[in-house]
Amino acid sequence: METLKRRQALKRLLQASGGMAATLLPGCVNHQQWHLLFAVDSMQFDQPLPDHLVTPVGEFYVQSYASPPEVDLDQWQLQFTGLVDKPLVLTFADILAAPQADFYLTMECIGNRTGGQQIGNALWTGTPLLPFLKQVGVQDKAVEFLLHAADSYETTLPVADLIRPDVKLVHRMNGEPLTRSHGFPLRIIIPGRYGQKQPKWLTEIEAIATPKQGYWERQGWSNTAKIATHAITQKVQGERVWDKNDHVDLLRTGERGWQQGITIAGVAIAQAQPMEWIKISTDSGQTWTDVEMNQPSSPHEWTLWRYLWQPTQPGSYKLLAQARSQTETQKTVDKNAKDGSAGILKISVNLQA
Ligand SMILES: Nc1nc2c(c(=O)[nH]1)N[C@H]1C(S)=C(S)[C@@H](COP(=O)(O)O)O[C@H]1N2
Ligand SMILES: [Mo]
Repeated sequence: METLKRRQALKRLLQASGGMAATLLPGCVNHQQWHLLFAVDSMQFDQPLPDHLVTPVGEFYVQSYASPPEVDLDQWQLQFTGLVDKPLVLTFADILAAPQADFYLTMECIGNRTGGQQIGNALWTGTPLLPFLKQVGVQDKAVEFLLHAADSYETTLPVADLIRPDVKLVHRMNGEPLTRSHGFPLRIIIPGRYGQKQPKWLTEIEAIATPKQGYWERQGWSNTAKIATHAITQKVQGERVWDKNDHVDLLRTGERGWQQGITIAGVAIAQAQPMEWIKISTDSGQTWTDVEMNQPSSPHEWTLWRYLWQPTQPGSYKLLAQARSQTETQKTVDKNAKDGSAGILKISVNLQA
């Protein structure tokens, strides 16, 4: 308890002094935490949930519509074109010379199926885009920015969505330069949007006068791509639910026996706002219980949650998790999966006699 209080006091102090991330050495991210949280050992419940759960780069999903381009750093440029007063060309050295910031942010693909694994959390390093936009002078005629990439990928965003201090030009992930598949040398991050609005291998930011749709948007995926409020159950008694077809079968006794209690752990994310609650149901949605959750450093970082379920009877159960953010409650059924799959996953759990 004493350590918990100290940790909270330290956290407040760090936040007051300008944020946690800046005080962390990027190389020191504890990748062990990923495995720790989802350890089967229910003794873990004696310890507080970690503040951050970082997905190691090697386990972070990759979503690219074509094969990843190989970018030569010496040749690479970032151009500011279109409806700007003073077009600008940046080299990688210019990016590094600008002020740098570290921040935690969870990225998810809009096509991630409910409960799927196309989601990850990383500590990103980059520089704000805003000073460069001020430097080039975006003209009033501009309505959107068209973002271009070295693989010819493109997507658009309204001007107002890029003229924000939290939009970053990012070149490091978990303390290391971006790998080729994650967008080396530079990607843009626009918080609160699904992955499709975060082009990798960024080469050009063009201010345009008429709205345009990007690569995925032309195929019917949401053009706003705002992250919906949703909880994702990741592990039940150490088993990844997506590996098991949303079905978990547990013996009564033994190392993972259900009689000793069942650890359920997951994450939750919403668009730019913290979670109000996360609840779990083990009876097909008839009754709900609040789960334990952490307090992430920013509303763009996933909330971690866990629950120790202690059933007394064998049988078939349906497990559901639901999240509520400040403005939105997770819906039971997906209205339109192309707006982001935010429905509630029903996991069937069989407890053997
Ligand atoms: N240039 C480029 N950027 C891209 C994509 C792409 O195909 N090309 N895919 C987007 C999609 S759909 C997602 S979900 C994220 C995934 O980022 P990741 O591969 O680093 O996880 O990148 C986005 N940025
Ligand atoms: Mo995506």
